[in-house]
Amino acid sequence: MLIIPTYNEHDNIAVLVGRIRKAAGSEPILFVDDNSPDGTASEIRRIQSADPDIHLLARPGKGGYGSACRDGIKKVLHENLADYVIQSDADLSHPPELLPRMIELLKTNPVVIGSRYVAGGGAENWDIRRRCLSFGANFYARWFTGVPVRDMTAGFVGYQTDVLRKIDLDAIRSEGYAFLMEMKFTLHRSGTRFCEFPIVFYEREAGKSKFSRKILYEGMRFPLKALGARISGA
Ligand SMILES: Nc1nc2c(ncn2[C@@H]2O[C@H](COP(=O)(O)OP(=O)(O)OP(=O)(O)O)[C@@H](O)[C@H]2O)c(=O)[nH]1
Ligand SMILES: [Mg+2]
Repeated sequence: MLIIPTYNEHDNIAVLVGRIRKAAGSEPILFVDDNSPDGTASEIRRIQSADPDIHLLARPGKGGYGSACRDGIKKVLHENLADYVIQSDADLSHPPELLPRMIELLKTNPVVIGSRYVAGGGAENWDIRRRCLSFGANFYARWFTGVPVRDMTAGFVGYQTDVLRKIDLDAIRSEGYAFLMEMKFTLHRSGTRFCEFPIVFYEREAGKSKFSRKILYEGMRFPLKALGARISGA
């Protein structure tokens, strides 16, 4: 099952669902929408009326990327909806055409990461500033957290549900992309093995980024917090 958090992604939904259906057939999709002012939820409901494998978790207001992913994952675990979950963004940054490969790898690997920083991976239409920022953030995150993953901020990630049941999701509090590092850090500490495969990441073309200073600061703080936890043995 795919978990896709959405906030103001109205113009991406139809194309996204079309590409997922073409690449991965009737793979169930759980959208987690935070009452997007642009009517994303009505667009999801419109498509849902003709596609029974689309589900919508509608939350009352903007609660953040991290909590949207957590709520989606918790719903799948509590209701036993699937054996694996794959989180992906709605802005077409993560090519749906790679889903069959991700699903295949999830048969033998507990956590599968679509990685920009293994051979064959990369990012399309990123300027030099964005490349340096992402590469620097990853290098710093890997070093401080000690997690053996090349792409620590990857957001196209698949998990077998069994490994998610072993960790305390409520203890994961990050809201922005730090959530992605915190998940990997927590899973690593629970003894989980990771598999990375290359993806080419595409910058969004429609809709607006939700990246903010607050999210950046949280992302800078998390590796330090993780280092503190490693040193103190917490
Ligand atoms: N439900 C929910 N979804 C969110 C929230 N913030 C972001 N998202 C979704 O999470 C995904 C990632 O957000 P983006 O805005 O693409 O953030 P980003 O990828 O760091 O930024 P860009 O690279 O500029 O696109 C998208 O599908 C968003 O719609 C939120 O508060 N609630
Ligand atoms: Mg994005």
